[in-house]
Amino acid sequence: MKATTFAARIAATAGALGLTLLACATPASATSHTPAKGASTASAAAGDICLWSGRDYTGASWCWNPGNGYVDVPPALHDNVGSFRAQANGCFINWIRVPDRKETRVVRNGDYRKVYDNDFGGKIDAVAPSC
Ligand SMILES: [Ca+2]
Repeated sequence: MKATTFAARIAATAGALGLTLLACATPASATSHTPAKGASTASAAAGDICLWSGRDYTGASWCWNPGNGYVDVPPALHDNVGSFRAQANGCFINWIRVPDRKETRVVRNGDYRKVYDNDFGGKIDAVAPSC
């Protein structure tokens, strides 16, 4: 009688362990496909900061989201931002000497510039969540 109870307990414990392992394995595989960092999108979505190579929101465009973290701007926009529109807070970065000397501009949700190439837009190297 006692032996049967003990065996039943072991079986129950093994079953619980199996379920625990299965539960752990599922989230691990779900996180394996992470979204592309700094993925370019044609249209601005709420929560993005979008940059254009031309003035008045024309030319090559690229949108950044705070969730992307620090991202170097694409080659078409490197030192070449003609205009931007921000629907998120962030920071524009111009590297003077990586990694310790940089020039920054704080960007606030709602900021925009129709003409930015004659200002910091001509220097932008990267965008980050904060300066
Ligand atoms: Ca630069």
